[in-house]
Amino acid sequence: MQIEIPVKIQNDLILKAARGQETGRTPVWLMRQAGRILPEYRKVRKSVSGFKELVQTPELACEVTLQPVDILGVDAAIIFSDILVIPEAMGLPYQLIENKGPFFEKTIKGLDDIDSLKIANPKEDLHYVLEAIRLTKTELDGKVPLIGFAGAPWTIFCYMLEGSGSKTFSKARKFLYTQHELAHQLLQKITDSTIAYLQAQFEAGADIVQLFDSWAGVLSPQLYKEFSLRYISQICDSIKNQHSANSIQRPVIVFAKGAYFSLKELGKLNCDVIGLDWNMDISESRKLIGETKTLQGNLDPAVLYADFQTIKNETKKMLNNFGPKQHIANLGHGVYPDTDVERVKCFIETIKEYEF
Ligand code: 1CP
Repeated sequence: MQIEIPVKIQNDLILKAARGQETGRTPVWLMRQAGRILPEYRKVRKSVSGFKELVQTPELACEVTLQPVDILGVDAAIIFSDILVIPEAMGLPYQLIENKGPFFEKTIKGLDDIDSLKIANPKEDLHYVLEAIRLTKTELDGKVPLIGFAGAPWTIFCYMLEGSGSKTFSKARKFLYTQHELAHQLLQKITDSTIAYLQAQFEAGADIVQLFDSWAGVLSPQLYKEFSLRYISQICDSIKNQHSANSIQRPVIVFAKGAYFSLKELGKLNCDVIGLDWNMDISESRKLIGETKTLQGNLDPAVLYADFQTIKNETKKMLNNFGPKQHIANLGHGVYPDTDVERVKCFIETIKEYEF
């Protein structure tokens, strides 16, 4: 058997920052950096029948993953995929309707639906993501780290119940109150699938992973603890157990959008980095989370609609508020698709040139 020797990463600032080490300057990447902001992405997207073909073709997923590294100069690549590959791998296929968003023909209504779901087997059901990761690692050749990701169980649960995006996710929240036990059964199945999936991403070559809890903010603090944090905590513990068993670094970022009410609890997770959105006050968040974790974020993505001087000023203000250590710069949520690429570059350059 051929033993692969891992390629040394040349720019490992994000990994150093995640470990709390000195970085010299603040590293930066953007949530949703691979995608519609880039004309190069839109060109590849036009050449295929739809979003899913792009996600399921490793050569193309690799190509669009690399685009922001080359074009924007970010300090990490994030594998081009979607959080919705997990419901599909468990038995609920999704479609992406042009200009509308995700749509699931089958949704979860009760016990029979939950029983019929399987625990995802990444090597079989998600081989295309793992292949895209392997290919991207080869193509990156150690230039920057590769970020893997998954949705947090609560956010995946939302799509499984609702069948699409929603402003309130009221069907999903109703289920928590009316089908308490079943909700836990489903969340446990999603959690088991996600643990297997993230471990497989690390084995395929991901250097760090992020859990997206995009709809954390629709829950009350009490429900958030019971139905989201409990499962995020299982995922972090399981990855970190593997981490110590294999003595290889497996850093984890948790981004819970809107969970400002749970920052203290988030600070207790067995993870390395906590993502902040732009509603969260930076120094207040640092106090609640404590000193041990690195923070990520958190410029309002709408700042990138402003003139260049405003972008520079707001970015510098953000950098100063976080300070020179234990910070990975990012937006407070995904970059909006109609953002001007030159303004995104201005944000990135301001961070890379900033001296404390
Ligand atoms: O080309 C297109 O028109 C498709 C738009 C698109 C893209 C570019 C979708 C559909 N997904 C993606 C890629 C994607 N999704 C990435 C790529 C890597 C990168 O960040 O560069 C990532 C990390 C995601 C993660 C994702 N998908 C999240 C979590 C992050 C967040 O924004 O909160 C969520 C909630 C989804 C679901 C989803 N997939 C696509 C859309 C439009 C949505 C949101 C639907 C909704 O509003 O409910």
